[in-house]
Amino acid sequence: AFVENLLKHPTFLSNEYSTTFIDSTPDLFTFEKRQDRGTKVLTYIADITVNGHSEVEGRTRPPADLKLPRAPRPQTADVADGTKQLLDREGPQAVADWMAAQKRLLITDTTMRDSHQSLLATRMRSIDMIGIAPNYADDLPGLFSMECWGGATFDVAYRFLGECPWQRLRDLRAAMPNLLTQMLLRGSNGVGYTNYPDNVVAAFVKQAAESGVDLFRVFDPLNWAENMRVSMDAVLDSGKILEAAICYTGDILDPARSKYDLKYYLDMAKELKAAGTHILCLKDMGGLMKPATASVLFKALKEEVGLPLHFHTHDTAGIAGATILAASEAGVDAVDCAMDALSGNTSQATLGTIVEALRHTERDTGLDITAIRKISNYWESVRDHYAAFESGMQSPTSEVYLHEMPGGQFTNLKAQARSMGMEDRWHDIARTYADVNQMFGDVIKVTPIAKTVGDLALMMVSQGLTCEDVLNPETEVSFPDSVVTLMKGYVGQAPGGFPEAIVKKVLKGEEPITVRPGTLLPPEDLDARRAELVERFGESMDNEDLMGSLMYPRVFADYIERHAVHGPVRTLPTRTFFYGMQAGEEISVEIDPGKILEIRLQAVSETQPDGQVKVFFELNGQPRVIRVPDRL
Ligand code: 3PY
Ligand code: ZN
Repeated sequence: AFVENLLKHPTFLSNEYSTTFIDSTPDLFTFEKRQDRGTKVLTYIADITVNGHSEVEGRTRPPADLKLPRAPRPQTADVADGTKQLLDREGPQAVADWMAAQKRLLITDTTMRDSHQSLLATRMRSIDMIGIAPNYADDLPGLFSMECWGGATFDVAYRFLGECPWQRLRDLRAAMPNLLTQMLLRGSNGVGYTNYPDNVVAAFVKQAAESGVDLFRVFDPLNWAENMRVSMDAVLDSGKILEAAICYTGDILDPARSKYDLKYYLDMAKELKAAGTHILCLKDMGGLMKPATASVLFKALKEEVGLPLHFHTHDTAGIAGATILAASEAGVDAVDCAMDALSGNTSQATLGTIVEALRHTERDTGLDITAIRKISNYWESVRDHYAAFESGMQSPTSEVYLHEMPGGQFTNLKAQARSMGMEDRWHDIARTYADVNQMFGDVIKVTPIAKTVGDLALMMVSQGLTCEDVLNPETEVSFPDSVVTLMKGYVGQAPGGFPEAIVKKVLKGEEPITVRPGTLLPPEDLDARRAELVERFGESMDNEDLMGSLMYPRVFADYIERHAVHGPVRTLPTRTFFYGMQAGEEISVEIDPGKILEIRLQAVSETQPDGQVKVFFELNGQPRVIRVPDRL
């Protein structure tokens, strides 16, 4: 196949895939002498039209006549100043002071990050976000912030969407000049699943701030403030807003879960305050906080810590709205919601509903419900295009209080179970997940540890093992790598350590590390890495690329190689990206600002004796034929 040939071609592997390469290696480019971006994009469309996209294979397909999402015209013509101007003019502390002084409940919109991470396997493409971003800027200038970057979106953009996450950030930043952009940073794990050297974490934060992040929500999966310090200091140095997060788990009202009691949260809050955070976040990634807990916890935090408070929760159990209202009563300053059409279940609470619930009260958000409805209608039409990534979750579930899975993992683990043929064992998996949590000493279930708990739970259910079997010194167990990494202490130190029984069994007598993992990782030679990238992929490699490559070396290299072949696929409509085109269909693709390709698919030939299919296009009125191999 063409793409595989190209990727394996020796010249390509040495990365001299410039125009000269294309001209001097005509064996690969049978259809065109030069690969301009238009041809690359046509080749991609032809390939997907003929062979399909592996990501959506066997999944629900949106109706063929589904209309492309179209943003409504913004209600207001100009862009009123918002929180972004406050940050730029007066700095991060001024934003925090302003936040604490507001009577209204402030709202963060998570639709562009956590909501699709939790509902649609993080697969939302930039074009669908950028399309509606100006409406936010024009019609909802009173929003506190837009969570639109970080978490799993960074890796998924490169890995599955063929997009540069940095470009997404820059585009959204430009389209919403009055709103704070917010990201989720996994502390020393950056936007990855493993601890990185300190200088990589610091350089990543610096670049993210330069490329457009205004507010950094930083967490550590073990709630170990020590392991958040490098990233927190980097945010403080950048002049942007630091929002240090405490991950919430357990139930402070349950005497049986005394490990995570009120004092635990207050102590950590004070530690984060001492570290200099501007805002404190309570990050309830599982949606476990109940209304009664919120009343006690937020009141205590307000009284004893005195930082502005930002509450993040998920609606998995169906109660996020009630918990948010209780938090609001107790004095929380800001909360996270998702636009109606992408809210509920494992996502955030429903933004329009919270706005309405508080209308004509002391904490009225002041947000325009008509604008919210229009924006939500847009998201509704976007969501229809991602039917392949829906989880099938039909209703909220109180089972989340048993397993405590984070919203972002729940649907992923279900998909993993499905792919292993264990979908009908879901409730066993949920119970085993809870058992593994106890075996690990009651840990916080959040990236990357939630995945570790899930890996072991899946393995145990598939092999019919109980915790007793796993801990039994007589039973030979081959643990997933993630479990070994965790028990070695490479993710960080658990308060009080992990239980001896599981550490002994997993490490077979080897001693875990007892220091911060970052202290054992030598600093990365950033200049040398950059030079290697330039050598390999050309002069265009910049610091954003370097950061992508340091977070995900293989994923980044694959992305660059695919991009060289496919061109700017991020500019294609989502329907075309996943399903190709139908005969007679026309699309407009803006590959650069103002540079538009009008593409019409005329016909697709039968497979030729040489195994190729001819796909007939019109590109800006000119006929073009693209040949692609039939791989089906
Ligand atoms: C992430 O780390 O991506 C999360 O959403 C954690 O809750
Ligand atoms: Zn979340």
